[in-house]
Formats: sequence, structure tokens, C-alpha cells
Amino acid sequence: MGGKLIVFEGVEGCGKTTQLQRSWQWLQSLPTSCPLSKVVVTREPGGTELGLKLRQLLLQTEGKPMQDLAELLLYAADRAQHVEEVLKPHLADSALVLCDRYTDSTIAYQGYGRGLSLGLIEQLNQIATSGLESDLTLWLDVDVAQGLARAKGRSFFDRIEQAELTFHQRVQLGYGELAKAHPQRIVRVNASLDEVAVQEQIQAILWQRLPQWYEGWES
Ligand code: Z5A
Repeated sequence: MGGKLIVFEGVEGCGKTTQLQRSWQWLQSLPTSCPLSKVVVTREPGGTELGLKLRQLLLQTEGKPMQDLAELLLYAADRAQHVEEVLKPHLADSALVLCDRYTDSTIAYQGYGRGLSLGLIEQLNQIATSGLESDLTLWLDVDVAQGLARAKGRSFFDRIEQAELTFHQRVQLGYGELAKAHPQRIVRVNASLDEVAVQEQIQAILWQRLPQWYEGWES
């Protein structure tokens, strides 16, 4: 496929949504001579119409607790729809796709966080994506307590944010292990700094990758 998939990952409050938007603005502002056909923003869960319904189910706080396996399968269903409806068509159209969370979230949250089988999750990720991996994953690494404090600055807490600190610490450990296992695909960003300093790191990383991806790109 001609396009490239860049994923933003990290624990709650790491600032990935903020940085994804800033990156999108920066990429849009590059001179038109840069050979980017288009830049698309999307997310998981909730990047499609079906996904928005699944997102509501996944993040709701009322009702009986959702079983861990049911949660895993709903994330997989969201991803299967998203890959076919959004990611593959845009990548086939040579777009640069910026995606808020993807397969590593499932490994970190459902695998390391909830303790579900990593082998099972890898199988499900493979089925849901038909093997589509990110070209680059930016792991916004922030201390769990610092991230949660940022997230708490908001007016509501969703179901997962109410979970205990140790859960988020296991998720964080998961991201660390993933980064060690995939050093070329996953690049760590120090997300404990202010928004501008975090964006500067991301632009430096993209500035290195873009010429490797797009012929005729001059950095
Ligand atoms: N999940 C899962 O379990 N398994 C899966 O497979 C997938 C997802 C795909 C929803 O994801 C949930 O889905 C998530 C994991 C689970 N768990 N929860 N809850 P989400 O990405 O939609 O929600 P989120 O993780 O809570 O992300 P968020 O709310 O969008 O937060 P964020 O992207 O990390 O941060 P932000 O919105 O950019 O910033 C948060 C606040 O911090 C905001 O007030 C900013 O102004 C502030 N901020 C941002 N950057 C900074 C810096 N650098 N300094 C200070 N303050 C900052």
C-alpha cells in the first residue's frame, strides 16, 4: 500500500490526542511541494459508525461489569471494521494516516493490564487487521500518576479511568516491553514535558522518517 500508518499510543493522560492534532496541523502546514497526498486522522475505538457504538458500550460505567473476554472481543470487532472501512482504503490512496491507538493498546490494556493471554491477543490482532501493522508507533511515555492527574483535570471519568493505579502501571509496563521488542516500529517520546517540547520530539522523529517513506522528500 502506498500510504503510511502512524499510531499514537500511551497510558491515560499521556497527551496522545493533543499531540496527534498538533502533528496533523504541522503536517498540513508543510509546503505543498512535499509529496504527501493527504493526511487523515482517525482513532480506535470509534473510528467508524459501528465503532462509535462499540466505543459507547466499551466506555460506559453503568450496568454489570463487562467480562474481560467480552471487552477484548469488542475491541477486536471495532478494529476489524476500522481496518477495512478506514485504514486500508486511505492507505491504498497513499494517505498518511494518524491513528489514536491501535493493536499495541490491546496488548498493553487487555494483555498486561487485564492479564489476558498475550498469544490469544496476538492472534486476534492478526485476524482483525489481516496483518496490517503500523509503520511507526509513537509511544508517549509519561509517569502513570502524572498522566492520571492530567486526565483527572477533566469533568468526567470513564470506566477504565476509574480502575486502580496498579492496573495502569501494568499497562505502562506493557508499553515498555513492546518498545523493547519492536525498537524499529515503536519510538519512545518523553511525554512528561510541556506540549510544545513533546511536539518538537515528534516532529524530529517524523522529519527523519518522511524522507525514507516518500521519494523526493527533502529534509
Ligand atoms: N483501549 C483498550 O483498552 N484496548 C484497546 O485495544 C484500545 C483502547 C484501542 C479509550 O481510549 C480507552 O480505550 C482507553 C484505553 C482503551 N482507556 N481509557 N480510559 P482513548 O484513547 O479514547 O482515551 P484515553 O486513553 O483516556 O485518552 P484521552 O482521554 O484522549 O487522553 P490522551 O490522549 O492521553 O491525552 P489528551 O486528551 O491529549 O490530554 C489529556 C489532558 O492532558 C488534557 O487536558 C490536555 O490538555 C492535557 N495535556 C496534554 N498534553 C500535556 C502536556 N504535555 N503537559 C500537560 N498537560 C497536557
